[in-house]
Amino acid sequence: MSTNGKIVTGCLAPHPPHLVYASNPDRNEPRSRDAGPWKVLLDGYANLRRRLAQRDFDVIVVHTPHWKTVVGTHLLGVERFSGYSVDPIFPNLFRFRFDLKVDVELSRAIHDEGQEAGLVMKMMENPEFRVDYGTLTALHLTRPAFDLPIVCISSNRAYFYYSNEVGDREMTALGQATRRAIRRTGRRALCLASCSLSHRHFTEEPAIPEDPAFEGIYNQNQRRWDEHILDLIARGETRRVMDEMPDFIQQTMSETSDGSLSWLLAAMDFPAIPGKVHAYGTVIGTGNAIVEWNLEPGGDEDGP
Ligand code: 2X7
Ligand code: FE2
Repeated sequence: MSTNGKIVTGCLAPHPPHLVYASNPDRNEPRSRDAGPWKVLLDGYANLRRRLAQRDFDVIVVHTPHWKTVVGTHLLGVERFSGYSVDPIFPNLFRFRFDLKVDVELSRAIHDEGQEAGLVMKMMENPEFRVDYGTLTALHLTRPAFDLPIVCISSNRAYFYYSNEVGDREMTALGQATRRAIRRTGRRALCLASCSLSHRHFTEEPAIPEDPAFEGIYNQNQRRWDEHILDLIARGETRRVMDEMPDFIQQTMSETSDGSLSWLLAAMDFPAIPGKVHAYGTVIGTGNAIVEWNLEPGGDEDGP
């Protein structure tokens, strides 16, 4: 078995279904008038896709907040899933047909490495399982062709049942297990943390979701926190991001409390290189940033 696999790129890839809705792909049923107030995020994703297209990957590994597992961490364990995924909160925006392949060998390797590290792990082997919108949205926005096999990792409840500190400890172990499994299976992986940053949001919806008059900053405190976290990321201070994660979660109700970003930072072994921030913007008031860590040699120095 090869032992030279690696994470080629890691991304913070938030999943507001609004971004899929706003780009009107055939796979999604609802139609939007235009990109509305989310153009800055859609342009950021377009730039990210352009750069990712220049690199070779064998697999995309996604950690998602919207597959919430009560006992332990689960991984998709069937070769292929297809179906129709409806966002339970925004069925008016996201009704999406999907058909994707799973890299079951890598899923199982992460499962085994996690178990060996003392985590509760489980393979999800129901072929009728409906893949969640957090996974599908992040995949669609980073690589709409759905031509690479994926690994999908659920979010366990450690942050909620215990504390933010316990959650981060588990995600550190899970990220390290993911890293070891990628290395041992010889994969060139793109890893996606599918989550928003600050997460207070509006409680009323406009009649027209893409109405720009409706979108905006909901709370200056959470915006300041997002800017601070992005500043640390741009300076390559990923360990400090992790150190401040519990306070960030507590003060902004951040969706990072589902573990995706902590998992990604640990999987990448806390790179001390600048993360490339492609865009920051709000969706129903939540803070969303598209960030790329190019881990290829010299990747931190490449252009726009
Ligand atoms: O799941 C989400 C999200 N994380 C952010 C914004 C809007 C909707 O759904
Ligand atoms: Fe979400």
